[in-house]
Amino acid sequence: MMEKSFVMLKPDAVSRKLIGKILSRFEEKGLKIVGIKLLQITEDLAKTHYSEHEGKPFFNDLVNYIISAPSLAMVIEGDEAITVIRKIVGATDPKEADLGTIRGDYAMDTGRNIIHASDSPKSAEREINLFFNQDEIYDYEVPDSSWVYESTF
Ligand code: 3AN
Repeated sequence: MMEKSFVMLKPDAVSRKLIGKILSRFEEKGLKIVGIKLLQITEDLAKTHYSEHEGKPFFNDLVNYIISAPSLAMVIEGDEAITVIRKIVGATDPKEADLGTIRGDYAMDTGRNIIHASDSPKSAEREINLFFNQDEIYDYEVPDSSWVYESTF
């Protein structure tokens, strides 16, 4: 089933100039970027985005990290995109993340784990609506889709 996921390169990924390398992984897999913007997240937006973690010991550090420099927010589309992207991203703790995943290859610390990706259709919908207006998400054809997918969507 075609899905859209919310993916965000956190301030460490942008500041470490890893945007190109990370985006290539999604593009080369066959996923499609349908929304993208660089933004410096406000404290309010960070607290709303991470509201499920409010009250946890790492919450304040997490918010301060997320607002510390620009992030790259994206909507990425593909068949079962939410699950596929979580596999590409790897485990929350980069030391545990498999090599070959983004966190496994580029990060060392849970508090600097460079990327966020939605963990369910419900969070994807919530997060996409939090960061994007409908007119910032594009529906377009890519010429290689019949080479990426056997069936048409
Ligand atoms: P994921 O990003 O893999 O879905 P979540 O949703 O459990 O992981 O956590 C959201 C973010 O909160 C993580 N990406 C990480 O930046 C931060 N975080 C989670 N657990 C910890 C922790 N134990 N210590 C520090 N930061 C944490």
